[in-house]
Amino acid sequence: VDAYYPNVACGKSRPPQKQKKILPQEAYNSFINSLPVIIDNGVQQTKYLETDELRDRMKRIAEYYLRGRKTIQGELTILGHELLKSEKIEGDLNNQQYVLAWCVELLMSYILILDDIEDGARSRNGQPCWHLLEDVGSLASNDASMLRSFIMQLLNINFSSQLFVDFAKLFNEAFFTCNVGQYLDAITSKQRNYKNFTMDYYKNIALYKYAYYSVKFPILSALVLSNKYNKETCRYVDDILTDVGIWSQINNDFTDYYDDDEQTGKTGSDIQEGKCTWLAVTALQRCSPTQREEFVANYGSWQPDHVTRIRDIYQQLGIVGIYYREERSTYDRILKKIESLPANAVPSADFFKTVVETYYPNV
Ligand code: DMA
Ligand code: MG
Ligand code: MG
Ligand code: MG
Repeated sequence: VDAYYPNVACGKSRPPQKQKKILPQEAYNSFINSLPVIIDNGVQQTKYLETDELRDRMKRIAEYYLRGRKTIQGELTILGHELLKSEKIEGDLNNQQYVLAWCVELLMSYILILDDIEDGARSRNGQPCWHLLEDVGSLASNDASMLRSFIMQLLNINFSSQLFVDFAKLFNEAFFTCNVGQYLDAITSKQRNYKNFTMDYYKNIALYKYAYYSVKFPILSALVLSNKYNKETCRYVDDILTDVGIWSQINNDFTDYYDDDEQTGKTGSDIQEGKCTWLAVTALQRCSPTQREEFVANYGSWQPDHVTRIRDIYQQLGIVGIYYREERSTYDRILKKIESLPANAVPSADFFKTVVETYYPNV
């Protein structure tokens, strides 16, 4: 199992984020240990994967981006299901929650393979990006498609027809919202029209490209598996977790600003790619006319001195301090919302608190 998940530290100079345990150790171990069997079963039961070569390729695609990654979304799926289900979870149902949790994780891998191509990224989780591997290259988008199909296959072979239909709808919502978000992300950086770099516009991109699949979707999946997916539960998830999801993308942007070491985690490329990030929008809100001119002249370039110039502007504006103040105030606001949930809310206020604490480990 260790060979599957070498513990790769992320970030060179960003102060380390604390890690909160989501699952008890034993449950975590069972979850991690369930992966090889689930994937093996999946490839064995897929008739198109008819040679060892095809089966090996499929397994490699499925496992590569799980290495060195924290499995937050998968663990939250399991925790959510454990808390939502009234009877004790054993046998088949236990296996089903692991399958679902790994499908949630694999959906993220699928998205990240494509994201790394789109962002000109070089590394992820301390390894070269999938598309940069020698036997991948231009096959990367087909590999990603195969992974997407494999996720649907895992859902199909492990769940009843009704649950499969429900999951197919939910997973497609995650794929689709993210695709729309990735389009908005790409077109905004291509156009480089800084009038669009407003906080509202930024939050809309973050909502689509990240908040749904990465924060709301694991919890919604747990609701479906527990047969508690309905208008009311979805409304609570929306009300509480939309802001958490947007914050999580802000956190991701903040990490990109620090991460510049190829050996650890991922290499940042937001400044180089001219992305509409929280840092860029915040800087443009606060800079002087001279700083703005400099920003416009240097942003979105791979030339190292241009990148350094942008980092200087961020530093002059005290972006790190602004980030930590924002973290505190959004956390407080979200917690207030949770405390005003009705006592019998499903999911419960306590569960939402656990989710929020996972995404705000330092507060
Ligand atoms: C996050 O965008 C959203 C998706 C859909 C991956 P990103 O490119 O900032 O993510 P990362 O920093 O992990 O590459
Ligand atoms: Mg990216
Ligand atoms: Mg991206
Ligand atoms: Mg990023």
